[in-house]
Amino acid sequence: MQGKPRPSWLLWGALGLFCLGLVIVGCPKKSPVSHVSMDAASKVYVPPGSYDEFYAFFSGGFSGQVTVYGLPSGRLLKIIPVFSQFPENGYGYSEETKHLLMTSHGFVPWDDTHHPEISQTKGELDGRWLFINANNTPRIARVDLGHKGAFKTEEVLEIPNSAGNHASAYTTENTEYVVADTRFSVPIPQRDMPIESYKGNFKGALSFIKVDPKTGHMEIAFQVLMPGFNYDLSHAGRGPSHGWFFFTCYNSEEAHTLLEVNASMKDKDFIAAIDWRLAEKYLAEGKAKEVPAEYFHNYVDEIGIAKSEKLTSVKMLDPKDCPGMVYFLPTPKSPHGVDVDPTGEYIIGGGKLSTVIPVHSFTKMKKAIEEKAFEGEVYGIPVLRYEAVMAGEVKNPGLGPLHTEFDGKGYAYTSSFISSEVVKWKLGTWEVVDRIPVYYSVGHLMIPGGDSSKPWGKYLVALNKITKDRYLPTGPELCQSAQLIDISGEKMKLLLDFPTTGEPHYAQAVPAALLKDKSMKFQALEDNKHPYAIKKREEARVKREGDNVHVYMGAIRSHFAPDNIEGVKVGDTVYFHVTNLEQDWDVPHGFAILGMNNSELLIKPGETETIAWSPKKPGVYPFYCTDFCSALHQEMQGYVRVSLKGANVPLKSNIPSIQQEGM
Ligand code: K7E
Ligand code: CUA
Repeated sequence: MQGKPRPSWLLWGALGLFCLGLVIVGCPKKSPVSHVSMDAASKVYVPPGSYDEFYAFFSGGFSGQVTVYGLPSGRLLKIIPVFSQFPENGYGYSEETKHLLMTSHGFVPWDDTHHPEISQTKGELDGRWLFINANNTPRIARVDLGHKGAFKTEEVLEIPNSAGNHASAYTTENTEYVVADTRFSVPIPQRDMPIESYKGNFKGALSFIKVDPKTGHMEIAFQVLMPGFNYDLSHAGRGPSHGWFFFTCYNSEEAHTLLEVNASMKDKDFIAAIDWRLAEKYLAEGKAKEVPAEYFHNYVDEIGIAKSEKLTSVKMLDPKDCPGMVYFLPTPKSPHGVDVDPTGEYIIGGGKLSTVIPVHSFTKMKKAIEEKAFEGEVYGIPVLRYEAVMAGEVKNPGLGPLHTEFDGKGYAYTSSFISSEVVKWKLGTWEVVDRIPVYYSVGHLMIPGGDSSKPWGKYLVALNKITKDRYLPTGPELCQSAQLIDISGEKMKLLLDFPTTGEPHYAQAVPAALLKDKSMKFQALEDNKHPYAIKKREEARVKREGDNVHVYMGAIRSHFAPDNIEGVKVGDTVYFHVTNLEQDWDVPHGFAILGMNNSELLIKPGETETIAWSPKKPGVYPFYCTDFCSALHQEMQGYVRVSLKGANVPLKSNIPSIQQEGM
């Protein structure tokens, strides 16, 4: 934090501890000490009670979630469940949220997230929503950030004709579209066919998803049917290149086995450039084919309950019917990332097996298209000549360049996986001006706003794949690791290591001021339109509908209403609809009952959430509040009496009141 007094003992203490650490454990192979800023401790120190400068949203990788960190402290602020069930708050278990995880393959309680992307207005991160991909069962989720201030998943759209939804969920400069690709080409439509017939028969679909500017609602506008390559990453053009989308692809060899060899034969693969405004025109002219495809669209409705809709077709544009819509830019060699600089002129490929970083020029690309500077075509798609589109090559970029971001001051920063470093270079001259080792094997890197037209070029976060000896060892499975680097000066300076949850493929960050005052404190009870909500404890009741028992339950410090329920039978399903009647910030109540095959609920003030329970044996089952909410939290409990099917016990519940007996 700036402008706060910085106790110098802290700095010396940290340095002392660090040196002591070196004495005890011995010197690591590559000593990081020369790259650690002398004033690192004070630069990441956020005094108790103070806020961080940035919100950072990290992909949870194979955890399926999004994590929220404060920068520069590296403090974990929240886990937002997205594609995986989250027993900590009932996400994906409760009746209100479980439909978000419905797919054409049934209920899918897990996925692998890679790329969080914050919505943009005029090329700048606007903080309304965060989009993120599910890689395994292709989906895109929309998380509300500053639109309602909820920090909650509100929508999940499945992507048909796709497999390994990786180049996702990147957005255009006004969030007109978010896109999805297919890492694995597959038969389209999916059907039973020999794997050997891959070449020429398997296809890749690139999806353009329209985002409603008012509500954020997503809808697949069209897909582009591409050759059977592996599509890897993407970025939208901006400024002069707005209207174009760039996708890297590898395996232009179209191998279907041992890709590590068979897909690394050619010197160059491609960046596919798609003119999406021309695609829109072709769509309007009816050039798209309606292709049958089964997929789910899940969203939280106006009353706060997730619904699933099954959709049955998409519009597909075939480049051979749509001249001028797609071009290939030759790019060495099996490129991974593709990044567009803040001005929109330069398109940078991350050729992971390449010895240079190729930079394409948008101006040259347009000219090459005009002059038909083609070196051939692939499946009818023109391939532009490499020399005709090249702006330059960054020499000596480190081994295994993957991803590039920008500081808005004319510099680019590229992650080099194999040589474990971040390399800083100058746009226009392509010269490397600085490099810093990272620990270890960096994948993405992130500068707040660093993939937009307005970077806040103060910090860079390296998102590392390998942790090894960076923290106290915790057995064979270690956390993943991020590193915070100061990029405000000429030389990069390492400030901080901090562990992450799952694999932090990519992250995005915005200044705290963009979101902190929009964060919701609680829902007003009068706005709660849940059909099973109660507005005051006196409305608490139970109701039987066949074998279903609905409990209209209220929770308020420090009791449940009702807290005694009788007449539930074995074979019943009991729905506890719990309304948190509090109207105050940060007073959630929890709910759990003995033996439930489900998660707890964590109900925020003013909200209603529902958990289903099917008791299997007669008995008396206690339930309790799982969140320590008050001095009398331990008293916040109740009982459900369960009788055998057919027992003559009428269904009833109480509204708790003070018992006078024994007095
Ligand atoms: Cu980890 Cu973007 Cu999936 Cu590169 S991706 S590293
Ligand atoms: Cu409510 Cu503890």
